[in-house]
Amino acid sequence: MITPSPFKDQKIFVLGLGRSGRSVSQSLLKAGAHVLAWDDQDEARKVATEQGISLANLNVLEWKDIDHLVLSPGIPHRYPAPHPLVTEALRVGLQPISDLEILYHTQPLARYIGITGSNGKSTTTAIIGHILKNSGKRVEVGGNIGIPAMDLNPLGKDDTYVLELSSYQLEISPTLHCNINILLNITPDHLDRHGGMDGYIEAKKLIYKNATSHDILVINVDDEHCLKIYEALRASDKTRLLPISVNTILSEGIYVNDGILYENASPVLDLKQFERLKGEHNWQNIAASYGALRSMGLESGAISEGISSFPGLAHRQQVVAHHKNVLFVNDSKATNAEAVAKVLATYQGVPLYWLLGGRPKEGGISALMPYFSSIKHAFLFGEATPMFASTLDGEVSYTLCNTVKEAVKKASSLAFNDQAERVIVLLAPACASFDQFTDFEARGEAFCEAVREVIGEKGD
Ligand code: UMA
Ligand code: ADP
Repeated sequence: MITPSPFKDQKIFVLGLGRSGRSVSQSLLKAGAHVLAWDDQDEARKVATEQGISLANLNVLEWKDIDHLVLSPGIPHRYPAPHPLVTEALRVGLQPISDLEILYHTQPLARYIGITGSNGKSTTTAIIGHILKNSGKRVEVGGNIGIPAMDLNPLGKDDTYVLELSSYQLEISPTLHCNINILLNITPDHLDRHGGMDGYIEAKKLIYKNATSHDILVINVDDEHCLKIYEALRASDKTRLLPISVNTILSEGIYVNDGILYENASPVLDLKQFERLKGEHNWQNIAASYGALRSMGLESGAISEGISSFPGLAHRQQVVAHHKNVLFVNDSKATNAEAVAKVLATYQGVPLYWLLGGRPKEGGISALMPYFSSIKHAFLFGEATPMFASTLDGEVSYTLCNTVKEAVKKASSLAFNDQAERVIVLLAPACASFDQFTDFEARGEAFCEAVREVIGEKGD
């Protein structure tokens, strides 16, 4: 755990007592700060007090006496409307900050690699962390990937923090300055929190706001919004640029052609060998990781070795079981249409029994129509059911289910009776999970559990 000593004796209001809020409260207490905490949920407040975190008395709170407001990333400070306590803090000029801001302030010597984008962040973060560890480097991996910043260990010069940064976190990390920045892609997501697409793009651009000409931005030029950013930055000397592409031959930078990764036009890696990183989207994640690691001087052989032993991440195209003719794949993290498009493209040509639903995002699944021909049957659950049913009507047959468990049972029974040599039962929800689950991990676990039951029931 980090002990944020610079915050000793300061009065800090921590709003939100989920994973990040509890972690930052504990570490601030350890550093000798005065912590006043709050969460709108009774249960979260109860858990926090049991862990020795003192709650604020909102009736007597004087915002002018507070030195910092540490905000959990899931709590709005601008759109759709600021949390009422944030409004009060802003009134006295207190800008909300994240736990990552505290990490950066406390651990200034280490190298920082920051990864953002709409999709592929966790995979890229995990790949980079794995390769560095595998090469014997001291490295800590955290942030939006699920490990709160203050749970990481202190690092010195030459050591590396690899941080997954969400748009929410970027907006409340004003001084965070990464030496290596990665911008993977920008497609619509979380638009309600950013006042629309323009606001979302601006939030993603914050990844390089403190970058200088000593730093580097690895940027995917296949993406229309990233390409615009790349071209604008090329006309300035703000920061060094390293373009990556999986569909254009680049004279400089990293590109992938026919599954071969090229560095400055020389072939260096055959990506088709990496079974756990299938699909062009994963090649994009590898290209970004490769570029970032080469920019810090790692040898190409060490990178290749690390990718070979990368175990993959749970809930991202995770193969849960292969039973008879059926492959069960958990992609619970495919929470938006773009992520689902990538996974459907990866399995194109194989009959798919597709489980989807939850709390829908703007635009729904209409953008996925080009992939509908591979879908044998869809199984809908959660709040998105009416919206998704109307898109599927007349295009794909579907069954309405109440739960993920019911969807797995019904999908399996059709899939096991399919005459095809291999079919896939795929959870790729295209939705947030919060209508029925605490998070995407809980939804993925529910899928895995249901698969285990179904396979058990089959008796072999
Ligand atoms: N809360 C309030 N009032 C509100 C809203 C929430 O009090 O109006 C409270 C809730 O009752 C809850 C707490 O805030 O107790 C939750 O805070 P949070 O939503 O910020 O969640 P944490 O548990 O702190 O997890 C956060 C990130 N969550 C979000 O950004 C929504 C986690 O990313 C991250 O892994 C974790 O910090 C550690 O850094 C998750 C995520 O869904 C994976 N991220 C989004 C994504 O990837 O799409 C951005
Ligand atoms: P994030 O952390 O940005 O949500 P993940 O690495 O967890 O991204 O991947 C989530 C899902 O998004 C994956 O399971 C896959 O379906 C899809 N995905 C992964 N990488 C990419 C990418 N580079 N571009 C588009 N979709 C991707």
